Amino acid sequence: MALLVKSDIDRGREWDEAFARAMPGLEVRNWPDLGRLDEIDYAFVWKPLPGELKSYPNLKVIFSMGAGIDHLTSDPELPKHLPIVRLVEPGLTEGMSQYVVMAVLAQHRFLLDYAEQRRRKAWQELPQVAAGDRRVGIMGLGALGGDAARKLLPFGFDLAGWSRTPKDIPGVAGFHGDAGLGPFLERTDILVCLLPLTPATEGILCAETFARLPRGAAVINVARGAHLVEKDLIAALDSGQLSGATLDVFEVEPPSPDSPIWTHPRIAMTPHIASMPIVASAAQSVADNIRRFEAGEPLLHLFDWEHGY
Ligand code: OXD
Repeated sequence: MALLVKSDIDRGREWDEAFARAMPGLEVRNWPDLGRLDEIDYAFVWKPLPGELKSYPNLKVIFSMGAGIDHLTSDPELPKHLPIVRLVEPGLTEGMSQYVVMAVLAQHRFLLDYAEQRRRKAWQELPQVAAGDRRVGIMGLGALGGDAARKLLPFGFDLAGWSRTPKDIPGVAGFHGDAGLGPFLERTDILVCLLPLTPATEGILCAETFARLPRGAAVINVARGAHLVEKDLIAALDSGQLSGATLDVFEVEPPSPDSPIWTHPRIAMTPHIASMPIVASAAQSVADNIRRFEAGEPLLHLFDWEHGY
């Protein structure tokens, strides 16, 4: 049984070793050393080349090496009859929750303001806001959003979540569907986007959404660049409707050198690093799912074409 592994960063023999532990007997073929294409049963990939996946005639399952699957579904030649599995693994979830907690705390404690003061060599204390008076709202309460919400709970924020269907997380006020969006936004000072990218969520972080947030709210986007209309964000920051943004993902990655994102004083940015799979736990999760598939059991975290995630 052979598994193709294609990652965007060179992890040397790390994947081989992790899969040897998680599933002895599984042969790992590291892209581009593929050997015979008809021997590949499974693919665990990040950003495969367009048309690539259709060239493995005996492929049974495509495993995404990321929580998102848009890097797969954007391939017009994707073999759509094959099951696609989203990566849900403890290392990826933990990394994302760390990033969200860091970004929420940074907005809550005015780190952008203090960075600006520092550039001016100014020394000015800003009032501290009690966590219970800060309304944090998470869009998307799947594996990542749900965990981030639970990790934020101990800080005492006034927490809410918005999702397509109702979700019950103790301590997190639940809003859902189109009807829930307005009331959710109106009560949110720090908005975190962890939605899957679907036709319904593309461009959701736009002028209309920002206008429904309380004046001076902050936005954190750790989902996909296509969720955010960057020109609307810049306009909302410049008008003061928004006080700040933390962005890990962008319309174009990296943004073009003349994009105002690079230098805007109210934007903190990182190069799409909010979370990455941890080799050992990701290999374990893929191996467990291959075992299930081989035993005729349903795959976990299967991508659903109808809902788009
Ligand atoms: C992911 C990502 O989808 O890193 O996991 O963007």
